[in-house]
Amino acid sequence: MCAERTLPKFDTASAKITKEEGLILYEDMVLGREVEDKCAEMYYRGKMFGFVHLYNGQEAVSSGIVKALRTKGDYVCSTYRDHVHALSAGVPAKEVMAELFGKETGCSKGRGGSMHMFSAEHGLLGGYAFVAEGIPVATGAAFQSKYRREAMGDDSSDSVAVCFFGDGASNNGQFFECLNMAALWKLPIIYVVENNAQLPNLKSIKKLVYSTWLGMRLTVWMC
Ligand SMILES: Cc1ncc(C[n+]2csc(CCOP(=O)(O)OP(=O)(O)O)c2C)c(N)n1
Ligand SMILES: [Mg+2]
Repeated sequence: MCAERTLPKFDTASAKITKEEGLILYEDMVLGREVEDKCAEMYYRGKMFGFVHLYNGQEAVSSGIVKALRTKGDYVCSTYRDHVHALSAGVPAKEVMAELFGKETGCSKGRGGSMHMFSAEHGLLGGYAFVAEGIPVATGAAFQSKYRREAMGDDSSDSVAVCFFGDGASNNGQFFECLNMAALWKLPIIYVVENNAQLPNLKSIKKLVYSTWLGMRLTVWMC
């Protein structure tokens, strides 16, 4: 049996944010919540079509991580719960909303809808309907950054990719394959597991055990 590893301790006291930085984060979180609330209203009024997955309660994850990236050059890769990641990445709320209504003015020209927000301009590699589908895409973005720098000698290539996915996605083969590649090749990528304990098809006691197991599983790649 795999021995449990302890997580590294972070010194939160030394992590200071200024009032201005705090306001940027707060504004981003409020924007995310307001867009999602309006989205829920429109969906339940039958104005939006297809599936809509909301992000209420998880906004701080998106704001805290995406706002720490550069606005140009770094990459964000999302899941089907992607509206707020798009907003944090800088996609204007108007374009996110237009996409939800299937309009040409949406960030994916109205062809993607809720689960497929995309913006090359903002480094948003996409939302993905299939669970874990974004993990290899983000890993590829990190690989090209390193390849261009080390194999092609381009010193300006220093992009970092952030890959968001849910706890359920860590049961998918792509998760294991990509984390192995990233660890072996030391790729510039941050994998963010949004462990919201929402993992359809598992009963709650199994979910509890699964969450503990997920923590143990991730520490393997941190060693
Ligand atoms: C490859 C694949 N298998 C199954 C599904 C059906 N499905 C939709 S949501 C979901 C659970 C995903 O849970 P998690 O990754 O934790 O994301 P959360 O909804 O909690 O954000 C599943 C299995 C899917 N979309 N893609
Ligand atoms: Mg989940």
